[in-house]
Amino acid sequence: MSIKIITGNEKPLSQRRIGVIVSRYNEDITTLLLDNALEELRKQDIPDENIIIVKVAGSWEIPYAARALMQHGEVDGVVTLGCLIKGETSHYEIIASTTAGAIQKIAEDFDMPITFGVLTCFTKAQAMARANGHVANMGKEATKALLQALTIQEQIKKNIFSQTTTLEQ
Ligand code: RBF
Repeated sequence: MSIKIITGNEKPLSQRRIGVIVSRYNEDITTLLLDNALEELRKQDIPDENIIIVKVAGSWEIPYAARALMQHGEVDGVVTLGCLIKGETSHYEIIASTTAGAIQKIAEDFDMPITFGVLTCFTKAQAMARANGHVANMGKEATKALLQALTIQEQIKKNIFSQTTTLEQ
């Protein structure tokens, strides 16, 4: 079996520097997202001194902070955390789609992984259940996805076809 498979499931390098952008809007939810993101980073041996947290006002402000961090912040990857809850007007739809679109654009523009941990829910109960692990644990999942993307990036950048051993099966 000589097919090489890259899954990103290997331990990420502990010297990686990770940016976490978290919005303050719906702070009870986003604090949970942040706590679970930090727990995952520590579980995966990323030292605290390699973590930078940027707190922004609302989800709308996340893309600018992400772009600035990637350009000037000496990070290797960024996790974005926020919580949008539908209100009585169309504001929610506008912020949700523009924020997601802007983060997607950043993912395309930079040679650096960025993950999407912005909850978009109809009620606060839905958001809570997706932040605290009852339905999902978005802070953890977005962080895991970033660390996985970083290991995938690392392995692809190595000359994988010149290696004699299979990376993972
Ligand atoms: N930011 C969020 O992160 N989640 C929200 O659910 C949210 N709802 C908002 C609803 C309204 C009516 C307004 C005006 C802003 C809301 N924001 C929300 C804040 C937004 O992301 C941003 O911080 C502000 O619009 C200032 O640029």
